[in-house]
Amino acid sequence: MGEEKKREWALKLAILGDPAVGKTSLIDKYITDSFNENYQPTLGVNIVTKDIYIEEINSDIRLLLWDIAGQAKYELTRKMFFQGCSGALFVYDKTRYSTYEHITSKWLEDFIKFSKPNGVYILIGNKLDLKDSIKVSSEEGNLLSQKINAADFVETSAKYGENVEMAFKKLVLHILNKSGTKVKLDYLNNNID
Ligand code: G3D
Ligand code: MG
Repeated sequence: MGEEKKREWALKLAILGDPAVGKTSLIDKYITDSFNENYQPTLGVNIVTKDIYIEEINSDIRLLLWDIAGQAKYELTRKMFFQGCSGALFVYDKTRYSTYEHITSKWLEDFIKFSKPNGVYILIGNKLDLKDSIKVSSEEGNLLSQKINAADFVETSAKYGENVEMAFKKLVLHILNKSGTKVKLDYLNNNID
């Protein structure tokens, strides 16, 4: 058999969750491996791209990461935000219980309403490093993940980069799996980071 031709994909991913849960920090960490101590609330929609290569399926993948902020603008741009979206990361802050509750009451509801059916999403509990202020336990995270049928649940620290790359990669692999591109599930457990 000859060499299989390299394939190219583009995936649009939405990063969703309440203000200040760490959406922009997660993206920054994933893209540049940096962490910005100065919090600047994003205005409107921010689109960041990252190109990755997945050896196992010999594919170049361009990720388009859509990040939102200002609530008013979000309501206006919601349709555009979800159009053609392949997947989402739902992020809550482990130190604020309300951000965990809003995953189902707000963010998941919007995703289901406005994105294409059978969208793939993962759940992220961020700020894992703030050990003394944790309000949402890992068990509660797991329970929610099962309840909402998330493809995966990952706890991260955007500040220290813990599990950040793994979270994005898991989402991509789950999307490819669901779209019929065979990616061994072991790959999710063993070959990450
Ligand atoms: P958002 O894009 O969801 O609105 P940001 O959130 O990424 O702007 O982050 C909001 C605040 O949380 C920022 O703090 C940021 O530094 C902090 N933050 C994000 N992720 C983590 C994390 O994993 N651990 C810790 N300790 N802090 C995090 P400030 O204080 O600058 O407002
Ligand atoms: Mg932001």
